[in-house]
Amino acid sequence: MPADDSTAASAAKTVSADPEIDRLAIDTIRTLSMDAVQKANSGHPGTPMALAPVAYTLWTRFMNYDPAEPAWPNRDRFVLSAGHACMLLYSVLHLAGVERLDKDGRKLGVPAVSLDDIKSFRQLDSICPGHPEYGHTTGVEVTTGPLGQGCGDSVGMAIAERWLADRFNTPELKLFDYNIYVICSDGDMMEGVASEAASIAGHLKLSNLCWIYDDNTISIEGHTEITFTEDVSARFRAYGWNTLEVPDANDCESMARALNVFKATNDKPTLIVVRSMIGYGAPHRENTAAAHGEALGEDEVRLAKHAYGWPEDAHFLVPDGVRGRFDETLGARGAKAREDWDALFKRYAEARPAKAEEYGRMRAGWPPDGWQRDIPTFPADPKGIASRDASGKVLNAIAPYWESLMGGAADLSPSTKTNLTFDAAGDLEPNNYGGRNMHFGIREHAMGAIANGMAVSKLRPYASTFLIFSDYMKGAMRLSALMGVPVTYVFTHDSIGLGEDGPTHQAIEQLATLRATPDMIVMRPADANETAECWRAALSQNAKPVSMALSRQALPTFDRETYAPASGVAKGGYVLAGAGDETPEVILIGTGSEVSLCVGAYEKLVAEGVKARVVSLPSWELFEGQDQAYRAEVLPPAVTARVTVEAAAALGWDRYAGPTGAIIAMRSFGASAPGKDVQKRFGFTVDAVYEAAKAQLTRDRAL
Ligand SMILES: Cc1ncc(C[n+]2csc(CCOP(=O)(O)OP(=O)(O)O)c2C)c(N)n1
Ligand SMILES: [Mg+2]
Repeated sequence: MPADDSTAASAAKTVSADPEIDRLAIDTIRTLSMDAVQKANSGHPGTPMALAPVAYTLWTRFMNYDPAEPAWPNRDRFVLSAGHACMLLYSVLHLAGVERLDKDGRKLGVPAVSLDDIKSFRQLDSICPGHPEYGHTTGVEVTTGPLGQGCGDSVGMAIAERWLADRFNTPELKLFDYNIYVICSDGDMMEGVASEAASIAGHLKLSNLCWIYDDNTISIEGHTEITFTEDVSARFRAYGWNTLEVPDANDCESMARALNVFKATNDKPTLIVVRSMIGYGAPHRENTAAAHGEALGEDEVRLAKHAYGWPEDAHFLVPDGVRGRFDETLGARGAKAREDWDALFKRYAEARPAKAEEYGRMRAGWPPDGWQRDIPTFPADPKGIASRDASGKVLNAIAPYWESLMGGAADLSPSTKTNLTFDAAGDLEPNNYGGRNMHFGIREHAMGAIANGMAVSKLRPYASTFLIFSDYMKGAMRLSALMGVPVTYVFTHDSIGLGEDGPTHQAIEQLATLRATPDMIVMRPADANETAECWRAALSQNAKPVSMALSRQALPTFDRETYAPASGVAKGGYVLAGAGDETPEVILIGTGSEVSLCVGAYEKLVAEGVKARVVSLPSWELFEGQDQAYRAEVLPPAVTARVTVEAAAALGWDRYAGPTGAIIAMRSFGASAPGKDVQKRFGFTVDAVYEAAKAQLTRDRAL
């Protein structure tokens, strides 16, 4: 549908009174972006130059956002999925006068982005890094740069708004009614994660979501006719989106009409396809790939400024009246909206104190009171249960107390046991946005990104699939870690122990990959009680994502009268058996399903009079966080006879095995057969662990 729809035209509001100041403000965004990239001699000038009018129109005429209170919960969200164009965002944050907040949301009394910050674009410790980073620059709602991720995140943000509205709004007191605006590029449109996300957004009829697609037909290798010739609008219509066109990015009225159509649409998400000219105004660079990712050069910068009617020798110039223009539009509108909301929240707190308190805790990132009270303890049982089953029970014991703990699987919840089974849980669907069981469909990558978007919106999401398919959402998982958001990834079928599905489904290198990711906490519990403790530890912090690796097959539930309590999980690793005061002769170290093999070998060794020890090491990251004294107590450095056992890649285990220890690990892909047979084939048996321990002892005694 073209954007000049007549109802939209009549709905258009606040048409600018002074086109001259509008033009100056738009050119300020352009020139700040050019100057910053030129000074850094690095960055992406072309797209900010092209999209300055789009961003200006959106922020000054539509965004419901108070620059003085950038964490106001009902603010509209702006996501720059085309993160390379970040100077566009930094320029707007500067001109809008957005205030800087610290990590706890307190105002610091300085701008989020000062002119000096812009001048240090892409330099060490700058508040303006090469791509927008959540938690680093106030006003950046999510980290973007890996194309497609911002699009995916935005769907999670839109789901979160709908969920919050369903849970907290009353007919008279509407706390939440914000929109999510995204600027995305050809690259975003080409990435699968955005397609997955768009598909589920259409299914969920997320009418609070507006993607503005910069259809400039240019990407790094040149014109998109070499790669990207589909009809994007038709594709999105097939997804169930409303699609609009703005034929010229410089036509602010056309853009405003399209945005008004978006606002008037309440049954589907909106895609606005904007035709723009990359590098607009730079005579030798505009409409070329060269405008994408390098400084224009001093001469070309001057020529572009000349084309805008800008003083050619001025750098980082913000003409009089430009900041004022943002103040009188965005600032005035946002302040009023936020003040009205504060008053609304006061009334809400009087009418619904319990709900207000619940939201207050969510907003602060605090768990609800008493969430741990029903976490079960599992009785000793040599047959035991799979850790995925234990996880399902634990999750269902916590979730009734923790409303915003919600999520689901990529079409695998019957296997991953993540379904919330109590009556009040409900399914999140277009007719029930308050549901807590989410059905992501077979869209792992978008699932991760959606979880990120939910987490930055203060929900407490979990996302689940088989461990092997963590590969499919690794891009989003990496950003969970980089952003420091507490998404819980629940991975089941965590090893060759899954059996018959064979090597395509058997995780090998995934644990090493996840452990190699900074700020990702990986947990692989050994039995049902460790699983409960893993959930307790995972949800007791709110600054990092957690990946849980859980078994498909049953694992014995250790007798905690005989062995140490599972509370040791909180420290990442603990002595499960053979603590004593004596220094052990040999240490068996395992995770997850392999810990019971260590215990079996331990029993044999002890029966022979060997002073053996079993260390369960469910989380390397938590263990590494303990002080040296504790780590040395668990793994005395003097004891070099060691065996590590994990049915996964060996990479990294030498850290615990030491230079002479034995590492029982997977050195190939697995095989399709019953789980026990596969485990035996690859050496994951009590006997193999026992033999390795004996060999270690023989060597040590011979020394
Ligand atoms: C997942 C991912 N792959 C590759 C890149 C590197 N990259 C950055 S921008 C870009 C494409 C540029 O074209 P487009 O998205 O149309 O942006 P424009 O130059 O038009 O702003 C690429 C390949 C990336 N940032 N993310
Ligand atoms: Mg492009």
